[in-house]
Amino acid sequence: QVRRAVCPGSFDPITNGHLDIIARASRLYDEVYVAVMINKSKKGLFEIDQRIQLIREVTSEYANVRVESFHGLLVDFCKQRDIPAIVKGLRAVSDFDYELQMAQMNNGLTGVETLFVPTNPTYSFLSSSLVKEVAAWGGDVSHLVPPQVVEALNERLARD
Ligand code: COD
Repeated sequence: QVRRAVCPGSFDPITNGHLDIIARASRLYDEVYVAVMINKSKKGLFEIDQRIQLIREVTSEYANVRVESFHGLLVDFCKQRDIPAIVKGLRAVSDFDYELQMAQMNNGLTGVETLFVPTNPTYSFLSSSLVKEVAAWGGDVSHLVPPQVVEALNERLARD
């Protein structure tokens, strides 16, 4: 029996915090899916294809990680691929309320389980939105995201 899990998110863009959770999940499971969930009402900075491309580049050393996008409910992504577990990082208590609600909703919908991994304290303050804000004002984010993402941010922000 192959043990599968999914790390879902917006990944707009992927940060070192996301990457840490994906790497840790890849050690715990046989196959790890990174699911870039498409939210029509949230435009985002990067196109879905570029988010996927960046995640593929920075996770290429993990042979059991695969990256896909999905338009719909996370539970349906899981059902279609026979994935029984969702792995999420918990940064602080502020994440907990909403994450608990989603975990309980998802479990009620299909029985899928959510497992929480405590964030590496180095990244506990880190979010995609703060990275975008700091980068937009010319701040250095090279210690917060992989080099490919720094490059993509510079290129994308130069267009605005
Ligand atoms: N350190 C560790 N982990 C982190 C860090 C960090 N610094 N930052 C984020 N993470 C982890 C968290 O587990 C987080 O949940 C995940 O990475 C993704 O983060 P983001 O910011 O890219 O993604 P979100 O929070 O926008 O993702 C929300 C989902 C897309 C997972 C959620 O909205 C969803 O499942 N949507 C699909 C539609 C659906 O099923 N809706 C019903 C939900 S009950």
